Amino acid sequence: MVTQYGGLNKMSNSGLNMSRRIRRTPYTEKVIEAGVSGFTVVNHMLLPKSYKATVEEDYWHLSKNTQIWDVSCQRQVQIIGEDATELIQLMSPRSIKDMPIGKCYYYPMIDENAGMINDPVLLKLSENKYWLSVADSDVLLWAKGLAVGRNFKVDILEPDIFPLAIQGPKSEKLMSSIFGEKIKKLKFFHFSFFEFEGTKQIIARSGYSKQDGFEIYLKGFNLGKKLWETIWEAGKDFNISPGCPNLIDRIEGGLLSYGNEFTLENNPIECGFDNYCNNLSHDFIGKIALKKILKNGIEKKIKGITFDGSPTPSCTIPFPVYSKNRFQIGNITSGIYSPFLKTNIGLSMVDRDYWNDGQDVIVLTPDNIERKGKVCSLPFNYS
Ligand code: THG
Repeated sequence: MVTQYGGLNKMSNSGLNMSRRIRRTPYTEKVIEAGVSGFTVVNHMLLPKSYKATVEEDYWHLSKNTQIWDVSCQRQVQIIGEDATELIQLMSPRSIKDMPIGKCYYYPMIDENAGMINDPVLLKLSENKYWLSVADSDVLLWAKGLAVGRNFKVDILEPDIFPLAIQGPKSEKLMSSIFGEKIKKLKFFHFSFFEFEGTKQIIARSGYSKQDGFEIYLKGFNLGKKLWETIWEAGKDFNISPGCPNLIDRIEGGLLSYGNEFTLENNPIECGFDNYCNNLSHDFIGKIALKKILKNGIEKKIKGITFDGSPTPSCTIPFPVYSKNRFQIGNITSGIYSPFLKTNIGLSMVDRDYWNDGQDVIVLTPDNIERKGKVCSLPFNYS
């Protein structure tokens, strides 16, 4: 029965009590129809976590076909106005001086202690209009606080935008069958405008996976169902399936997740974002703290760890990582069995004395098994 919660009561066995605070997306109804078997919540909004297939089946499917992902929880924080560029720049060590319109930047945001606020994708829509496509923290409030405090002439709001990702090697063919040949010209981390149902829509070549793919920043909640159905129909020729960010693909690719691999407690150098911190000529919050960190060095940084034995239980609580002499030197915050590498893999902040590639470590998994592990560089699949 479809209730005011649009059938979400079917999800009651997930243990998640649905309420208005946990926002639905324009695709939620279609996601349920497609057989979603669990959700998580990101930015106060539903994110499908699994469908009928296992993570491993989904992983192989994603590596060969195309999938449709409801990633509306990648909320946009829109900053518009005469001081928009100044405010955006103030929030990150990455310089946007040469950023062209139509480009996406991976954009670490830090606080006054150089602690990570978020790691959004930044889109430049015009000289004074930007979107921050945020991970799971309340960037809107941080930005509004700064704007009020500094008397900036900007408007900051969450626009009526609901990203839908099309991921996997067959995505280009699927997308060009709907949006035309022009989509093939889109380069990685660039966006352009495409027509849908008489509206202009932004599509970027990007996505939270290491496969080729696109993100449609759908404008208009009311168009969601139509967009899903259009892609689903055309996708039948390309073996489309419903999906979601795939944990195996993400960990293999070394894509970090805010709140899991890193938090406000971590600085961007620990997160491996050094490349975005090498031109510090502009003014930004946390500059003094970051310069000090760069001068003094860091105590830990994000690394890959391979560890042996049977496929690991799921990583809902971090797995402690020990040195041979039983010092805890890290915590695996995301881990899973990789069917491609045929070993368990995990992401961990690792203490300085132990972070060299090839370092032997011990990983304790929740089944109480001590597993032999080795530290390696990220991403896994290229090391
Ligand atoms: N897409 C969009 N918004 C997002 C995400 C996304 N917001 C939340 C979250 N994901 C932010 N985190 C990431 C992490 C990695 C990447 C994108 C967003 C990513 N990184 C590439 C890589 O590491 O290979 C490229 C980075 C670069 O070229 O600078 O794609 O997925 N819209």
